[in-house]
Amino acid sequence: MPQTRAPGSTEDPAMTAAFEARIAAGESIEPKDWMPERYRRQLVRMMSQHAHSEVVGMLPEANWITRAPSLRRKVGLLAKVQDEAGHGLYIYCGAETLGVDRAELVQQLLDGRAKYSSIFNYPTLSWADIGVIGWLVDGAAIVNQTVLAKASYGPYARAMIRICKEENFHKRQGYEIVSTLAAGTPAQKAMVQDAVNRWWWPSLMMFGPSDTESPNSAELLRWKVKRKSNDELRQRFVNLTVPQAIAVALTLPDPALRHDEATDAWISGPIDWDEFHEVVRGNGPCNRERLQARRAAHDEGTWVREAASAYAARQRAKQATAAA
Ligand code: FAQ
Repeated sequence: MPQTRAPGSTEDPAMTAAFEARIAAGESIEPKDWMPERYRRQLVRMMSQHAHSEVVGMLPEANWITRAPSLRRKVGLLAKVQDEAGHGLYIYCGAETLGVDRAELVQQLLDGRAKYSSIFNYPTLSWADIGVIGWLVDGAAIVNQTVLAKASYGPYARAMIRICKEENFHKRQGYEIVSTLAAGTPAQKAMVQDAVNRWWWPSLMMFGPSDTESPNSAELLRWKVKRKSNDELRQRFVNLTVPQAIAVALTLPDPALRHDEATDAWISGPIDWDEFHEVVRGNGPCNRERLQARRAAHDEGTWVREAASAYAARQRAKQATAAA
């Protein structure tokens, strides 16, 4: 039987051992189950960063909604950006099951205390960027999140199942834009190749630092929150994506990229980790712009939050009166 958190309980060794045994047996941990404080904190950290990424991730693509080249493309992009907002909501709700307040998590993002994915600090310079984001960024997110759908924390895993279904649509719409442009005029082909050149390396960085430099991985792997390491997932993404690039006659900006016959894997050249750390530290091309946009949206949405809270309070009062 899952144990619940006794009031005031700390890290009782027997409870910790029972928790570890449940993890080892592949059981799902649910919100009311007892869990070590460190497990709870790691999940709040990871899930809140993930939710922030979904919400900030709307910004680079929203930049192109008014400039989509056809009604069909505009409808697809609108739906995608709206989906990302939904993903943020599912994950914030999942994080709240760990006893944190969503308003506090959002405040951490707005204050610049919380991280979000490095990838969303790059600009979307052309329409081809929208295709390439769907193909590479959603493609990388799917590789990462398909595995998180088996994470030991139930609410996170379940959110990932639904999100991955939607991300598959995002990836397809992106690859369709990319293949259309790649088969288009020389100018269209040049535009999409330029977008691939700019997004390839940042997409590889989405998977996080290499395993030897990843302070959280060992613990998260032991607790089966992560089921594969950063480098394993990055390698899987490269193996899946290189043939897709070849199929549409695009090149990847990595002169060292080679196929290893023995393992049937595509081996990349070295990643520029200095660039990654600079972006994570807040010094990427668009970090300031992204946070400014989020702060403005939050301020402009104050009246909506106030109206929704007032409406909810009135509904609760009505229900209480009716029940009395
Ligand atoms: N950017 O020890 P690790 C999407 C931080 S959603 C910024 O390896 P961990 C959908 C990390 O937080 C994209 N920071 O960390 C979409 C840690 O800092 P901390 C987001 C990064 O947690 C598509 C430190 O470096 N997906 O794309 C990054 O074990 C299109 C040390 O790293 C998720 O969040 C980075 N790339 O592994 C939306 C998935 N990488 O907190 C719109 C869930 C690492 O100790 C449009 N998260 N850091 O100060 C994860 O899978 C993991 O958290 C990793 C990092 C793999 C991101």
